[in-house]
Amino acid sequence: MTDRGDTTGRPLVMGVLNVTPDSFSDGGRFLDPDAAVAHGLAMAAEGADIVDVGGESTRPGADPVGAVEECRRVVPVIHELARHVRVSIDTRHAVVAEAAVAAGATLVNDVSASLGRLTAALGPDVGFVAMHMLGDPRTMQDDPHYDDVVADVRQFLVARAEEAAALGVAEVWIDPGIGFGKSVEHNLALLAHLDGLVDTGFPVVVGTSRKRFLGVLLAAADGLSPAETVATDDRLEGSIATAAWAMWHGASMIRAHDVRATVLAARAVARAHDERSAGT
Ligand code: PMM
Repeated sequence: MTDRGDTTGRPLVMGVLNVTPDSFSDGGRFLDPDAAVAHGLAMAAEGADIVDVGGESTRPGADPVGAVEECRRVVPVIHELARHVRVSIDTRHAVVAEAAVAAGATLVNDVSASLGRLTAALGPDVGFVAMHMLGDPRTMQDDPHYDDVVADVRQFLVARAEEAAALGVAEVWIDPGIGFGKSVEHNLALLAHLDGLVDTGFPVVVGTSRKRFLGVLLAAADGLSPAETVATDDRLEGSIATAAWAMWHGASMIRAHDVRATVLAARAVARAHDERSAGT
């Protein structure tokens, strides 16, 4: 694992900090800036390499938020946090990305990969995460369809990543966008064929943490009926299992709510990789 991850040789962990009233997992908990900063610092203390600050929920069915309100939520939090830990801004809006970078964010995490609108915020010193999403959050889970989900997502991400690199962005990540316009089967296919993204040479981010498909998988694993799902806050086992799977198969960064558990998993996977490299 020498070609990816941090200086300790493990994949990176990006802690989730949603400064929103309505995100699917932590919505409403960190709307107060002091509570948000405290949680960001706590995640850094647990080993988060980056704190991903978002001011707009992108959960299925969520309504869009105006850029002014989004800035009002995230800028003070980023301004404080960026003095202590690397900060990324999770936004689809150029003005928010620019304000976040001015406040200290050094990575733009764009779930719509709408690069054209983000050029002013990006540059040699600011990285870019291109994530795949089918449609927009209001409708994306309505009946997602692909000819070949793995090939379609790969083609989209490579195009966006190459565009970003051509614009002079030195640090470009790609992310399959687990849960963004994807059925349970689509998510599993993307995880099963993660090597198809890793092979592109762009470092890969994966975010499965607490997502709905895990509720379905864990319910089935626990012998519940197909109609049942496990609640958002009870998806830790699925979050860690899929994070470990992704890291083992080459993901360089995991976006997670449960930072400490994910950091420990990252260390364990890195150790297993090292053992294999050493031929033991
Ligand atoms: N997932 C969410 C939001 N932003 N960004 C990236 N790069 N990858 C993801 O999988 C991703 C994301 C949705 O989760 P949240 O509501 O907990 O933030």
